[in-house]
Amino acid sequence: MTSYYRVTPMKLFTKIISRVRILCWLPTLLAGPVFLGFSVAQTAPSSASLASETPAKVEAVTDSFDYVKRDVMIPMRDGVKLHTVIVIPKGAKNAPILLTRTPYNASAQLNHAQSSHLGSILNGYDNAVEVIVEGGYIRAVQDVRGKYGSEGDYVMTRPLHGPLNPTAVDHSTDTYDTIDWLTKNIPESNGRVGILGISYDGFLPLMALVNPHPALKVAVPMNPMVDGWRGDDWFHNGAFREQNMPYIYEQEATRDNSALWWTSHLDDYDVFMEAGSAGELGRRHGLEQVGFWRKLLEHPSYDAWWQQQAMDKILAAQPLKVPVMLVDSLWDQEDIYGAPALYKAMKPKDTDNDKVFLVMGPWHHGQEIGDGSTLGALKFNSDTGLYFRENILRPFLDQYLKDGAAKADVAPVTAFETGTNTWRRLPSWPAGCSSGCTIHATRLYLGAGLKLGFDAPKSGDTAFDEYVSDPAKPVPFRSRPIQPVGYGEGFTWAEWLVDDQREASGRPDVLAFASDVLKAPVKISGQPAANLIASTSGTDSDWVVKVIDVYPDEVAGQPAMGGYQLMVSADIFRGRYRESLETAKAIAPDQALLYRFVLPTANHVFLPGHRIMVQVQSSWFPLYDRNPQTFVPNIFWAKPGDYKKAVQRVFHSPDQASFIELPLVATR
Ligand code: PG9
Repeated sequence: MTSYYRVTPMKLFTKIISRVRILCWLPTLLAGPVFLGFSVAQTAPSSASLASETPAKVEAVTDSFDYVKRDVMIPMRDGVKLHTVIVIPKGAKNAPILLTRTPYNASAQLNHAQSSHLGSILNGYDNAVEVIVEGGYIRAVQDVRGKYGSEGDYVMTRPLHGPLNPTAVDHSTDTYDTIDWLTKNIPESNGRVGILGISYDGFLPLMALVNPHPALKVAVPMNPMVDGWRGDDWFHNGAFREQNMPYIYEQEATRDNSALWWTSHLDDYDVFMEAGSAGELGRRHGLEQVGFWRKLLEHPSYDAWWQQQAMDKILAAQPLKVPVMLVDSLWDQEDIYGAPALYKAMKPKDTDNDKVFLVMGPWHHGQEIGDGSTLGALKFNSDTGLYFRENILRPFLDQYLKDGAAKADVAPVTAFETGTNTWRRLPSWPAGCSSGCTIHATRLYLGAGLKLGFDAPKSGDTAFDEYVSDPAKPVPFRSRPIQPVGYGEGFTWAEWLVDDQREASGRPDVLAFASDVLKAPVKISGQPAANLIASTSGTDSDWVVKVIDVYPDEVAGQPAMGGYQLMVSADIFRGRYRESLETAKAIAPDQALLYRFVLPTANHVFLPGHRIMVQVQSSWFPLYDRNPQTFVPNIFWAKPGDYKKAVQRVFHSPDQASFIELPLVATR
């Protein structure tokens, strides 16, 4: 069909406009080359110039600031200089120094905001801001050897001089030399130094306690890295925390952490499943270029390399010269082992009960210097972080660092009692109360019908429960899609220990034993111990045990907590280390064997109306690498064919009774 093109007034107007436009460009198009040529001719080199507007060196004008900031390079005994940022309240006299040493960029820690006010430039990490600012402290933050602005070579948590470090320098000597310099070069100071920090920055104060400088008057290691194989950042009882691989790459690949890990999936479950083994994922990322990864690959077991750098072992052998406050988070998703282990190692030397202090709060890793009012779905009815900083940390520091400061009214142990949301002042740890109570190791038995109770199993009951553990479908350690380890806006990594465990309890590869509804409170103070009698049809296996507080089906005032399953103590054990943590051994298949391992510290009351639950499973993925469930020399290099399903049995008969040994608190 022919279509006739009709010219309408609008079409006519548009046509005219388009032609006019072309005509307007005509002169430029014709003269362009001329202009260009002219303009080209005009740009021939000439003496004319246009002064730069950037000064040769800009000088910050800080007259209005309430602090003075100094960037210095402090020489160590081997000549290496360490970059240190010093912030002094303007007009300070006779002020004590609070030192933090860090592998995480000192400048960034004191540059949180461009402000003329000291409090504003101190960012959250390590900086108990109220304490430092209101306390009038001088703040010194130093890049450790080999990182950011400091010179020298970097070694992850550099071991002490000795079998693992033949050089004459380590964090002990670097701290000594730093304190010596600070006290001689800051005229505003009173010559007294405290050292504090969180995590890796909490490990560094521990190093300062070895051959401490005489000006070091107090140390506050918070959530410290203490034993990377037993229960802190790298392994838990031999199971590898593979989600920390990006950290290893970024922390060691460059001095300034500018080389970044990449990912291929939104869901970390897929990232680690696709690669198969942790070793293969590392290979795909070139991780073997960095020394610490190579060392991890060489030391999958708890051998001398790990034992010789365990800080609780090291400090158990050191004289107690400096008062220490160990700060522990009861839901520390990263270093839940460290502080309680240090307390056990150091306290016996504190014969006057006035040198080793312990604080345990209802916190995630490092939350003690932030808002401690809530954690995930949990509410604590007060800001427990602020309470710690103002009522415990500040008076504790002042008494050692400020001339004439009052003795702090701080108990040897200050422990938050979760469940009742109450701070407890205790004479020691573990202690269920200040006086008039005792702690008894009490067996909570797994039983037939997925029951849990204080009565031993009876004959005639079913002897075991079983599940199939399939490495192709490992139990997610939290709901998918699973985030990588991360901090700040949008990341919930810090909360995973308080995630609701309901989803897991509904899986066929998770056994969930539950008590009857409690009619009276049940309090535990200390470390539960898993005593599993279990078998696997494979020749290797992981066992995860979780002690859980099950909330009532409905919780008045907090509907979201109805039926909530809250972990209060949980950990993983790699079965190949059943007989020896140093030497991995294959497991005899289908043999009921004892697996005994201690779980993290709890200070918890299971309230009436609640139930106690114990969950047992054989993977916690991808936080922990999968156990192939067939014995291989080194799980880092397990091959796809090594990963096999296994039938797992947990026994609860009278002569093969599995139980959790609870540190039960009884009032006399
Ligand atoms: N403890 C923290 C950490 C160390 C190593 C790997 C991942 C996390 C920390 O120092 O922040």
